[in-house]
Amino acid sequence: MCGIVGAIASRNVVPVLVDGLKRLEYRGYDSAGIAVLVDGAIRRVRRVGRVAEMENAAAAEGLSGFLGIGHTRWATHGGVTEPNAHPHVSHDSIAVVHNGIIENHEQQREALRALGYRFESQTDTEVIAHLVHYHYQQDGDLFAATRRAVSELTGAYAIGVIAIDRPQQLVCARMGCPLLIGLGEGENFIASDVSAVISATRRVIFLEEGDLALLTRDEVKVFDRDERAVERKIHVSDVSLASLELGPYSHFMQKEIHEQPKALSDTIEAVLEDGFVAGLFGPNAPALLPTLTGVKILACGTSYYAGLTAKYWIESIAGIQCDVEIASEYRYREAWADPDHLVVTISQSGETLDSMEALKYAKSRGHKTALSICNVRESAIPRASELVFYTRAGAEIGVASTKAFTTQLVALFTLAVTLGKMRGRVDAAAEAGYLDDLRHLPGSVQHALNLEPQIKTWSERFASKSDALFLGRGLHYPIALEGALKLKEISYIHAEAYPAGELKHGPLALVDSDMPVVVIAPNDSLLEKVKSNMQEVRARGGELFVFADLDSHFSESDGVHVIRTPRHVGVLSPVVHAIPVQLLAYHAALARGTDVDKPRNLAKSVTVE
Ligand code: HGA
Repeated sequence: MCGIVGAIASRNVVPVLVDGLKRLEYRGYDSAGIAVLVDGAIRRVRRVGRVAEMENAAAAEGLSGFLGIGHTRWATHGGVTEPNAHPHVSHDSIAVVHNGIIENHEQQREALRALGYRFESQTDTEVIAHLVHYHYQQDGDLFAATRRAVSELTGAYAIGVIAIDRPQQLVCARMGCPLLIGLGEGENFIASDVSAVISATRRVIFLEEGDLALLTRDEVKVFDRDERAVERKIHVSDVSLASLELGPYSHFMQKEIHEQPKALSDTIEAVLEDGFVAGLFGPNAPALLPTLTGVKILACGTSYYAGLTAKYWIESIAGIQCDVEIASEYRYREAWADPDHLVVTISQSGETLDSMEALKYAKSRGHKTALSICNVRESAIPRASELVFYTRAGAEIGVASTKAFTTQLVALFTLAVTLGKMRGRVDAAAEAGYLDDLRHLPGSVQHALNLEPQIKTWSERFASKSDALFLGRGLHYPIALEGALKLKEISYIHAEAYPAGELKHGPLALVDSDMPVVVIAPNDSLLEKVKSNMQEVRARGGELFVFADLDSHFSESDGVHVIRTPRHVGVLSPVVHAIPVQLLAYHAALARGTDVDKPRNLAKSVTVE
């Protein structure tokens, strides 16, 4: 979603801002802008569309300065228009960029109007600019004015603020939305995401909830919500520049699909070294995990499907109850809570707002212990959890999640076996077997990736379709759901997934020769059932596209197309079957000419409700 970057330096910051905004593009946005202090004036360039268009406009104006803020906007309040693009200014003397939603913006707007302020945009953000301006008029202290302004806001924000007559100051604040400070030599930065500053510095401070900071070129002062000066830990980011660049690939999604063997190897490295031990989930885990009697998983989108797969593993391997809920639903219902049920929140970014709020709600309902499974270190959700498992997928830039999903799956599998071992259900021989399954997984995934040319041929047949059905059973039903989601989000083909046994209870009515039906059919205990469901489709003229492993013994026939995935890999088979459905969606999208990495209307880190 929205992205923030800001810089104070003794060099021209425009290239820093533009580079930072380009690195934030993957989050999804609809407009971009920068505000720079130039010769005692705030100069703004904003454009609807790509950062490159805004960059050209800034170059045409010869924009250059030592202090500036920039933003990529994903509209929540007010349409996608240039006047609504950030930065927002007040009286040409204060400029603000903002991520988040100001919930009391209407009351603030009324109050500010009564004070004579005029609004140029429909955004909630503009009230922040005017509020800071109002307080700044009182005593000319930009930091104090920002502090007073944010104390009057309710909702979520990460903001960067500059003032026309404070060329030596960049002020920022966060509440509910991530913000970090990048520490340079004689220059400092702010950003909503480490990727935005990584080409300038690796040394970063992650601001905490309620923090405000005052940056000059040489100094950074951080204050907590109680206005006390605080020292926040300096982290050295390990995000690599290569992970943020395409290299030989055409799209980040393609790159990330192909990175899965490595992402999986990195994620399971510690498990293969130490076995399924509680310590994998953080230093508090050996004391906390054994006291838990059930699991509640909270997540959104693809992470929710990882959770649905985990339910099968946790209940069968650990032998304890596991519920999986969509975070945005859970947080608004009178949920029953067992304090001894572990809350597991799954989020690639660790900042998904609905998941974060669901976690807080679960705690308020009485759940004692929370585990987060995230890909971004030091993000908000792990920081609010007692236990954490970081997937090591590396930066995921494509909006459609791929390597984050499969690494989440192995994290959840590791949790299931670890709980099973603690509960005496997994003995040494079984543990060795599961470790073996994990060890072979990256190779099996590579084998599945090698099917790309065949899958590409199929995808061309999907490109002309307007609908598709995905079927799976048991452990593979969530993979059917994920396949349908991938296809719709990047190719815009309407796709639905059903447990194959549900076909006859309704969706079979949709099946005709125009409806491609994708079936995940590995050689597991449900294979014969799936074969019967496939007959039901064929009998209605439906065309079947079957992903079946080598042991499933399917052969091609009229209306039945088969791609053979690697030999059945047992309980980890969902991870391997995630690959072909990702590739199918990717190539169908390419065939339809959509913007694979930036699908319409979608954003990467969903930091608003
Ligand atoms: N509410 C602001 C910022 C939106 C945002 O943070 N999106 O991710 C706006 O609509 O401009």
